[in-house]
Amino acid sequence: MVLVRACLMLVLAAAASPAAMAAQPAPTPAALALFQRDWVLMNWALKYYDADDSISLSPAESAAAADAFRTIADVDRDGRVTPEEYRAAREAILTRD
Ligand SMILES: [Ca+2]
Repeated sequence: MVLVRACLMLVLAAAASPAAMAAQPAPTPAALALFQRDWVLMNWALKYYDADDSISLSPAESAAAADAFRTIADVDRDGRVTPEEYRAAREAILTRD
């Protein structure tokens, strides 16, 4: 059991090593990362902003969806989406769409 855990630690350490990171493609744009973090937002973005129906978001589609989400979520129009605004918008999307 201890050995298995040690092996898992090694695998995780290897996955996080700079060499492994260097093999990754270009960094994910912030807009796309927003949707990759949250399946509710991803489903919503794909439903309304996957313009070419590729079942993935291009940088432009991600940016459009992120702008739309910001408009929905930033109810006090201060230019920022607080955690509370994020949760409320997510909940609205989840129940409405
Ligand atoms: Ca706000």
